[in-house]
Amino acid sequence: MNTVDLRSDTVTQPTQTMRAAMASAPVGDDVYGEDPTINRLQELAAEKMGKAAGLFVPSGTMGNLLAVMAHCQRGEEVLMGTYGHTFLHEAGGVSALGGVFVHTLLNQADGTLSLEDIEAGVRSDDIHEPPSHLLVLENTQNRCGGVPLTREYTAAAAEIAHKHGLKVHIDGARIFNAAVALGVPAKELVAPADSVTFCLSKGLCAPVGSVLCGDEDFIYRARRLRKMVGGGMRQAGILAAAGIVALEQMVDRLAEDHRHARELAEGLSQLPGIAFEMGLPQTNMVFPSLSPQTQMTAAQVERALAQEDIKVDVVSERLLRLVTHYWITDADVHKTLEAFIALLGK
Ligand code: TLP
Repeated sequence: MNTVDLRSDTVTQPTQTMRAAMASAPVGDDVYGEDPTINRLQELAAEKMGKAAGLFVPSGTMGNLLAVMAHCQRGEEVLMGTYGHTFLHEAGGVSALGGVFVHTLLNQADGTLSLEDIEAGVRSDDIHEPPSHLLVLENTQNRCGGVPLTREYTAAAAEIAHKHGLKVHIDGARIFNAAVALGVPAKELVAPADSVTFCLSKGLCAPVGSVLCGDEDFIYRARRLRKMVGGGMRQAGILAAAGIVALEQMVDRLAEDHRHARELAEGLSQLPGIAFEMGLPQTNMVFPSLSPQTQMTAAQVERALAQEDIKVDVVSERLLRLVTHYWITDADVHKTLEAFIALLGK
């Protein structure tokens, strides 16, 4: 039976074109800077992000960690959202490994951090307080519904940060989903930021990898930090080759994943037991919540769907997440809606 895996876009497998590119990629020792395929990917990524340089890293988590460590010294502070991936899901690495203090600001329903909170969150020059040095934004904001942040918002947030001498990093794991949804080039969305991490291994289907982009000095520091945490990868051009295909061929088609997400959400919103408290999806994430009169919890729904070979993600007791991607077809969307109807009634 065909499994419909909606847990995440991280489950995507490489395409045939990627596998062919990987098999024939020229490689070299990247710790010496001699892997031609990695060098090409880094240049392409930097160009797409409108930054001077790029650094290939094994994961989005490492990209964000290196960014925080390259921007901040130990004892300095980073401002980020309570729903930020770096706060929720990166094992506290920025504090454990970077010695950087995390100051959380509440994410608004639209995924933003309020400009007032950013302004008020920056510490004063007082020896009792850790110096604020960095603001991290996430685009798309995963846990707030996969919502895209506009260039106007990012520019306004960055203006406040820069006015106070803070740097700005964007966790752009899904920046191309934001770009496609908003119809704005990714480089414009990240232009106000000093650095950005984006992922090749999610909706873009590459098997492994992210790229951290910023100015030459920043990337030089990040390269040393990558070595420190064991991320210098030698002949990893074999992975970067898939990343090049991801950037060249897999971006525009993200619109199809967004269409599938909307179809799923529109179908689910017709069911009596389901509400969309975060609104309908703008990108590839669908967050249905089960209303209190529904007898089933999210975990029970997940288990029942698994019997039909449909995999979804449990976020909390009454909240599920379904993520669309390249390997989800029209038929999979239909099958998933039918399975929900069978479970919860129409
Ligand atoms: N997100 C994963 C899980 O870790 C939750 C997912 O399934 O959504 N930033 C953002 C916004 C992310 O969503 C993720 C992965 C990362 C960073 C980390 O990327 P990786 O998994 O490559 O370390």
